[in-house]
Amino acid sequence: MNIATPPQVSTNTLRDAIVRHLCYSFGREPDFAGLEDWRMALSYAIRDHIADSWFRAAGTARREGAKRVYYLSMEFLIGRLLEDGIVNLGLVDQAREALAALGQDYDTVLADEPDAALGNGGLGRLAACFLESLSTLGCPAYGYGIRYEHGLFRQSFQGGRQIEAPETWLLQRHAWEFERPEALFRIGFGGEIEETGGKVLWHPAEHVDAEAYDTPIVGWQGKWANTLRLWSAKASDPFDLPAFNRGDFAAAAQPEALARTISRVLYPDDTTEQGRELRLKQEFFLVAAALRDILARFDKEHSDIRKLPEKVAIQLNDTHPAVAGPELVRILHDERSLPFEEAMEIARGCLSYTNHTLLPEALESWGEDLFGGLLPRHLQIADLIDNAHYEANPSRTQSMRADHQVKMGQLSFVMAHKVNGVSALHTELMKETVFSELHRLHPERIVNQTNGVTPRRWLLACNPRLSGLITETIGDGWVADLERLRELEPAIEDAAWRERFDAAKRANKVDLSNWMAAEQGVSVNPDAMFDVQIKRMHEYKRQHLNILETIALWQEMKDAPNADWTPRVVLFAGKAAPGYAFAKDIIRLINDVAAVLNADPETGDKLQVLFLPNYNVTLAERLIPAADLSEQISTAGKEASGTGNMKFALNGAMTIGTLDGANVEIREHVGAENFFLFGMTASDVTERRKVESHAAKAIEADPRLARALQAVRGGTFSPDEVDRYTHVADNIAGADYFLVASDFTEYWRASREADAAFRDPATWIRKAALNTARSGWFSSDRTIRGYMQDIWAARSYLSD
Ligand code: GPU
Repeated sequence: MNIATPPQVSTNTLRDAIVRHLCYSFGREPDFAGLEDWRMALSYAIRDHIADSWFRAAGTARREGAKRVYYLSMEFLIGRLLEDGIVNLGLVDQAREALAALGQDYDTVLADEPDAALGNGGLGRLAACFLESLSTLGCPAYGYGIRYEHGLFRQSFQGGRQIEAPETWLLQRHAWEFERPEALFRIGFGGEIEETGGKVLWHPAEHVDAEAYDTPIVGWQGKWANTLRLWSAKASDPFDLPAFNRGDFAAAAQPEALARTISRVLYPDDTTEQGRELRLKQEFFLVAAALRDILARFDKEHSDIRKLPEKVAIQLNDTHPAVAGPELVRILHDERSLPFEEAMEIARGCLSYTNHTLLPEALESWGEDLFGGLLPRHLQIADLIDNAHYEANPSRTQSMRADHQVKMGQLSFVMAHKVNGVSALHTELMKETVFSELHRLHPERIVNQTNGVTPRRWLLACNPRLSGLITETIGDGWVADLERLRELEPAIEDAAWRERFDAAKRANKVDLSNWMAAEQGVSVNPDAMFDVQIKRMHEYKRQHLNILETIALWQEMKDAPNADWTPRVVLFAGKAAPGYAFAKDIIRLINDVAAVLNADPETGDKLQVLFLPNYNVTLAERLIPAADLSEQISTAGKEASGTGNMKFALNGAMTIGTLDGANVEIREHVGAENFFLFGMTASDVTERRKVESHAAKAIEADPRLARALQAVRGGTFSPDEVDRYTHVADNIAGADYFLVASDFTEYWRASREADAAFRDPATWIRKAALNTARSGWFSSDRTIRGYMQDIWAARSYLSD
């Protein structure tokens, strides 16, 4: 199957298309157009070309009766899409010139696009990278999610404290979605089960409609485009007229309110489960709509439902869509009359499950009353699945139906033909812990697929200086074949080339400094080491270890202000779940520390701390290319993979990190000598926790740690409220579950090694460049190829 590349588009053609859309799609003459009009007109002009690839791809998949991959995810953290489209279509120069000819600045127009934050963090961003790679690889696929009215909250600081405001991406005009009023499914909740003549019927008590909105996601060079289909909840009966006529206006409005609530807001929790009914409703809403859509497409192309696993691969992005197991069995058995065992086999043939965390508090589990109240038939089916599965095995220590709960991890495992972890270490730990018993029963089921990131967004687009240098050096083949970055290695031995690599990094740092000066009113020294920790706020990620070490460094600098210190700018960004008090306290502590350190005339030019508000994909694209040091310092065994760690290494930052998640594999690829390793391993962690008073012992052994903690406890950073951080100090000195104290000494040692290395630019640049050259394996193209082969049995429809 030969898929043509899209025709070359000239600057003039693109300019004319922009003007045409401005006039005839938006009813604006160029002289009266505002920034948003220009952004929308350019987006539509680009979208036309994306749509052409999209139609071609859909046509090919239909004609070939292709197996489709369906990626079910409660989160898609897609960020801005305009630059992605322009870059993947190879239209950067044309777009820049066309806008210039129209008197508009390309970067300004691109920056007008809202950042669509329909996700919390790594899991949602991974889903977005996967969609782009699926398109780049020409694998027919759909992402299914929810079209939240409000994405992740907007974060600001007041007196150093996190303030949350609703995010309103849909208030600005959004260029990318196509409403599909014809793709509408009625989704039921609650109600009764009726058993008649050996048949089981579910009569839901309430209904809501799911309406589809499609966003095309184009791959590299526009050869293929897949669909992100997001469901929006609408009232089935928007208005209860009899209630209204009775004068019960509240009741009359209820269907509308209930319906809209379901797709109103993204749950802002990350790896902790709020256990709320609405969340389960959202999950079922997504799953039920997606499955109906999948089966409708299958029925159009095929007649034998037994062929479903040959034509349909459904990936569950963590357990959030796990109710797909019972729902698919219900459809096949109750509605399509297949025997129960066969329904289960077919469902399992289609389904596979990715686990993204081992944190016990994040493993979804629903009380059976809640679950059965909302999904009465699914509760029965969960029991049937559990019984069928355990018939041969009397031990049920890891059963999905213990303690009056429905455990979604176990359910997903049992209903999936493959279960995967997201890094080598995480996958091994899965086998040893949460799924040890199930793994013994099904030793073939667990496989690893180490995460990856799309090189189009995370190098080519976000770091034009470095990607330009790379292309000049080795050609542009690396964009679709990232392991070819290895071809840079000979150039890295050339001092003149290294200087150019360094110049690109330095220019990125100057850009970031200028932006921070303009946006935050803080000026930093671009020659300092840019030391960056950006990710969700969580105790296991240990932002508090980082700030403690920074405090200790400050104290030491004050002891010897004239010593030869390596200047550092310590940058943080990340959101805390609104209900996660400790994480919010760490944000405030970092802001308080920043205020004291940045105002200290003795150290202010050597050590600066900044917490940038409202971390999102766009801010990551700005920070990562400018980073020297990447902080990946989680308690070993806790970070399933990490993906930010990959983006930093790819952009030529050195990692300081523990042997956790994908850090292990990053270190193997870039070389141990190009990675600042410290801290306990996952098994050390388990052992250390058994040591009585481990934190107190660590503090006693390290006077630096003791002094830094004392400053936190004694109000050095909160003079107006001396005991503001007593509980933080108590936590670190007491239970210290995440072993901040026990890893501090090693972390300090590794940080000073980084300082020393940074003082020797020739060596540092070489190491940084080797990080870029050796990070090619972390492309999400490699990850998706792994899923296609090992899990989905799916193929590409591109011929190259
Ligand atoms: N992750 Br579970 C999330 O971002 N949200 C979640 O709800 C869950 C996991 C992250 C992991 O913490 C991170 O280690 C991993 O790299 C990422 O998923 C993608 O696999």
